[in-house]
Amino acid sequence: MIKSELCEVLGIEYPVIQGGMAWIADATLAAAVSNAGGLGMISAMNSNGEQIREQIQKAKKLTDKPFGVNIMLMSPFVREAVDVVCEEHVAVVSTGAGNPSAYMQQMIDAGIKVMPVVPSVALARMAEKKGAVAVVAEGGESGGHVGDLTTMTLVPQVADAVKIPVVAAGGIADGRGMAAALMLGACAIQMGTRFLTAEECPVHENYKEKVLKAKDIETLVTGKRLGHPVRSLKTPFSKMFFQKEYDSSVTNEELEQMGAGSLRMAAMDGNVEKGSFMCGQIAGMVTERGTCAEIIKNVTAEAELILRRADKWVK
Ligand code: TUI
Repeated sequence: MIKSELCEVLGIEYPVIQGGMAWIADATLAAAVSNAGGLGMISAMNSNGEQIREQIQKAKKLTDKPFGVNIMLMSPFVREAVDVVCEEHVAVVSTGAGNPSAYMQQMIDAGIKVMPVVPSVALARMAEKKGAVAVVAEGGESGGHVGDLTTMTLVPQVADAVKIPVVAAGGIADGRGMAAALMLGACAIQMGTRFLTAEECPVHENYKEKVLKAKDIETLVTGKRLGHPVRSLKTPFSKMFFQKEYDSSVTNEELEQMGAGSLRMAAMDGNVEKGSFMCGQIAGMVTERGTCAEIIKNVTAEAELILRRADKWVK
């Protein structure tokens, strides 16, 4: 059994957190992960306050275990989202795609454990200073909005810089990745892509099929020019977007317009023409479905075996 200090802090059995995938991670997925002993996360994404409250209340009915909400800081509803998670006394909040400092004290005062996603040492230090219980160091291997550093380089540097627990994210989908993350100084992992194909994951079947079929070099990063780089599967749409980014006759407004609604179209409608299938670089290794409970058990059991045998390297 793999245990770490973060299990006690969060009240979870396995040090496995489900990424708050935008338009995908709903109450059903979050409750399934929490019921399996990990920490499930609901994505607040672009939902308004009442839609977020509905999902939180649904999750409370589906599980009596702790779960969290991920607040995407580029959302126009951040203010409402923060108010709702405080009113609903959500156990944990993670934040992404921005600096959460303006909202942290309010959430901490409401008894919420705040766990920002950080792409750099500077933001990790800031989060610690502002009272975060942990930070999620997410490398650019991840799907969706990505930072510059890799998981391999970010996790140990963040672990050296802060005293609070570090969660490793980006590029982890099996026990080898989990064991490696622990060796780099993390005390838990967060997985998104691995949960995309979970039975309880509500994403459209076309999305699951694409992830299951994806190979190692089938993602690309678009949106760098717009200041929000996003990793998604290579599709005719994402390749076209990538080309337009390097076309100086296309304005930023036109680019923004082209991308608008594309994640929703992939996640909800399975639109293979116009959808943006956000997904991490580890997709090539995700070839099975399985329940959330199976995923968590397999990953942690494999990590345990590897760690037990790690002394084979020391002569
Ligand atoms: O947030 C994510 N992943 C996401 S958000 C998202 S929704 C979206 N859709 C279209 C365009 C853009 C976003 C899909 N996937 N992961 C966490 C994460 N946070 N990765 C990187 C960061 C991050 C980046 C900069 C966190 C903080 C930050 O701060 C910069 C600053 O202001 O200091």
